[in-house]
Amino acid sequence: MSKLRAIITWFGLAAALSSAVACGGGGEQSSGSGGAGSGLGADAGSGGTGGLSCSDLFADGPPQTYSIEISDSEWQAMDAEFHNLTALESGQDFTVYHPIVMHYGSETVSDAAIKLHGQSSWLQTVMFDANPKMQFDISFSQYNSNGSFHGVSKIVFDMPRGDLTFMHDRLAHRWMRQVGLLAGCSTSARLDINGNYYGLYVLEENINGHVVSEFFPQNPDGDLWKGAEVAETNQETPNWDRLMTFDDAKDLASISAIVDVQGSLTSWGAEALLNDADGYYGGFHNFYIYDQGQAGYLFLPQDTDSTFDWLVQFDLVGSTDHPVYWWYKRAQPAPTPGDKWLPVLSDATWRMRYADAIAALLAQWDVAKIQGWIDTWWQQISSLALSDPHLWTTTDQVAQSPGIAKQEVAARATYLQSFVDCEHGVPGAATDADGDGYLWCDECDDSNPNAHPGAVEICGNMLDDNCDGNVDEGCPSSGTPDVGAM
Ligand SMILES: [Ca+2]
Ligand SMILES: [Ca+2]
Ligand SMILES: [Ca+2]
Repeated sequence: MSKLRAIITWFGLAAALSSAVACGGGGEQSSGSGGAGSGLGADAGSGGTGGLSCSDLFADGPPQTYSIEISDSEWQAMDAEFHNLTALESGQDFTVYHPIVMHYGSETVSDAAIKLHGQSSWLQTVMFDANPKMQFDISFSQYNSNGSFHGVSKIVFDMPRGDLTFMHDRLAHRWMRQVGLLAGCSTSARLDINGNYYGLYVLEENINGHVVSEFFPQNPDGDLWKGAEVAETNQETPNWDRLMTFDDAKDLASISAIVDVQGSLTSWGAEALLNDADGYYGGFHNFYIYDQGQAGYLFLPQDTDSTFDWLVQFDLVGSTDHPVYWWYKRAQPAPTPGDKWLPVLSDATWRMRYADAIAALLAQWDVAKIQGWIDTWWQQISSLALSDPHLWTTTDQVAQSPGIAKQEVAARATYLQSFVDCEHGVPGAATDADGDGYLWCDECDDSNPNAHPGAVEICGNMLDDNCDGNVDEGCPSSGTPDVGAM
């Protein structure tokens, strides 16, 4: 099951990867949300990020209900967009906002707007699910440029089918905000449409200039690029020349000249702890780069849905996915590392700094606390999750998933501590089982003496012998396997 699911999932991701669908107009300035709301649910920044606060929409209690009214004709139009996979895969931004009336408690917003949200997860649910589940953006400023609700101009109802716990983003965002990494506020929310329960979501703050300025108070006006492709801030005038310099940087010297490598190691270390399968750590498109000016582009996590238990449930690896050579034991076809990854992580000095960054993050990864979030939030959402009318899997699988996520929170930390200890040469941890001269933390396969960085790539063995992320590269593409040849 696991491998098949993985292949299907990667297929879906890969199919959507080429399309780079622009996710609806992020980047507009949120009107006056700074300090709005009661601050409930806010996570105090752990220093250096200024005072982070959340609108009370993201309070940490049981899910609130957002109830929307939409006309039959608008709903049918949105449903037609939802099933238009040709347009989705074309990469064009073809979705439009539809007028709705939104009710929240005793409050009513009569000029709100709704729009489909998602990318690979949207493609997958339409392809694979009997009763596919839409994800949404709701905007309060589409029809009223000054509009906002509880200080927020746009909210996202996010629930990709890869999140069997219904809380990956909520968990990841909470922790990232605590360690000072860019992430929006989030909580769980129930959505009703025309009087019927439609589904349970993670409710997320849209990442825009306001959120950026919270995390970069000294340098709030830089370009934020999603996937190093789509401008999320400064959309009218992003610095394309800088981005081209970034794209062209393929070796350590040129990468160091345009990327804040030290800062990015913390983001990559965070992705390692979250066990993120489709961030930059993971070879996929779910990442940001933020232009800090002279300090260079900083890599940041984005869309942390495929985290925690994801690799256990959908791939061949779980908590023991290697933090440098993470692709090596993944289900095939495995993603390949981004072009800044290997030049940095192949360098002994930077790899040690990466281990140090992971060590610093481990000190802020409180296993009992994070497991406590899972327990508390699952109590809040379990009945809504299990009765979700658009559930795409079995209730048993959903019910088991928070427990698996809790195990991974602990197991991942234990494994990464062993990696840090290996890099630091701790006796008992710094081992070389295959005797090839490379510690297990410094190579992709410590059970194969012919596989290590710098090894000769052996043709036809379907292995990445030189640990560069490519299997049998530079080999004849057809004919019989040429095992043992260059
Ligand atoms: Ca070895
Ligand atoms: Ca290779
Ligand atoms: Ca090979």
